[in-house]
Amino acid sequence: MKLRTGKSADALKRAEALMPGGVSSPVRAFKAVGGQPLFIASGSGSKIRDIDGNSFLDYVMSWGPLILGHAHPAVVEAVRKALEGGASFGAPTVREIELAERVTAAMPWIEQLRFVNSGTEATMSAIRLARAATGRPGVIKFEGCYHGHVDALLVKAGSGAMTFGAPSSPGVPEDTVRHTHIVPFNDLEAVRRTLDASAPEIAAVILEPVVGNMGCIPPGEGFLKGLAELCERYGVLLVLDEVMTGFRVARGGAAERYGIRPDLVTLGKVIGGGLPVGAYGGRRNLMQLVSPVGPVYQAGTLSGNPLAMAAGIATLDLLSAAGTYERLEALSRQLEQGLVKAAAEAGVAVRVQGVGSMLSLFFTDQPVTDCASALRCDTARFGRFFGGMLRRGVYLPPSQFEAWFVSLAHSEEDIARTVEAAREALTSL
Ligand code: KE4
Repeated sequence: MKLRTGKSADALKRAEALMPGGVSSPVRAFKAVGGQPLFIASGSGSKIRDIDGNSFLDYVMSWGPLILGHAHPAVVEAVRKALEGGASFGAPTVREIELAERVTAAMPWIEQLRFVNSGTEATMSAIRLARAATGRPGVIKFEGCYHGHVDALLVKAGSGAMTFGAPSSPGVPEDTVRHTHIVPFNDLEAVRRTLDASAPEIAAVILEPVVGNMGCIPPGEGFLKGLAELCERYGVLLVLDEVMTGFRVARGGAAERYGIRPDLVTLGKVIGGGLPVGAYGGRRNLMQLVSPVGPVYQAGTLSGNPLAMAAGIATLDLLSAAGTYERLEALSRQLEQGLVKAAAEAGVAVRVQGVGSMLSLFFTDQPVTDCASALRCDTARFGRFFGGMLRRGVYLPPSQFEAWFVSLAHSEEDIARTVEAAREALTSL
């Protein structure tokens, strides 16, 4: 199918004159897959439409927030109602209480939380809090994990940073990352060695408990439990970055799915239902250090704003319906199994890895367990596959190092159509 892209091409020219790459976030620019980004006009359910009128089955879903699908009527109505009462007051509102109640009910290890406006703000604040609580500067992060563009964590980071080969961005002073220790994902021994050598200066370990930003990499058997035990033994805080996995891989996120009790958790995406939101929270004695109760300063003009809270409340309420996560699992396994079958029929070596309703198709014949194995994937082949899927009406994340997201709006027919498109695209790679 030949896409009409004239209007997107014109829009890109105007956008590039005003914004770097014509985008508001790098990974949207299609640099990793070639071609030019499409300018999206609207979304509904599992589909999006671009400004040239092309329609696509969407698996980006705004990079995770839209677990209900695009423009869910209940979310639209909740935001409309909130907006009619005023978009923001810079003062406490009941909606913040109502969303916080829903989050802490699903994740009781979050005894208190603070809303912010992005996942980046959430991880930045959680790290500051961990450092303040322990009086230590060091942080252990995993190569290829992405926690937003926080200076101290923009070291060997995943997602767009990995896509563009700038995992450690310029502009971050050496001094800022001096205390950031990098270890391979799924490598408990490397964590133990680092703690052995440096525990007295380590405040926390932060990780994506299920990685989405190298493509989807599940934790190895016993990895998370082993990591929690190491943190306990060496007296460092465990920070689970559940910005992507929270309310995605289970209602209580990866902590529920794998039975982990973190000291701090960061959230975003789903809890805002598509509006800008993030949150960090955890043990009460830690959160009581946060201003205005404690000395750890963190603030935000639009934090907890009524629109994002309304969207989050509507989303979490709809996610609490019986059978929700079973349905997401069933649709996602149908997609995974279909992709594996399609690749086998096309004679193309791929690995399909998924947890809950996030998954990735890797162009490799080996398991993808860490950054090194992810980087061995054939990214050029992924780029050709991406183009083939786009021409067949399926919009995938435009990078090998991203996760696909299935929503409750995706149907069995959508999945079957996606598998058929993949069969054709893989055959004609
Ligand atoms: P934001 O600042 O983009 O809201 O969240 C940062 C973040 C933190 N932690 C995890 C685990 C994340 O996945 C993210 C952001 N995810 C990317 C997708 N890989 C956002 C897409 C983008 O950067 O445009």
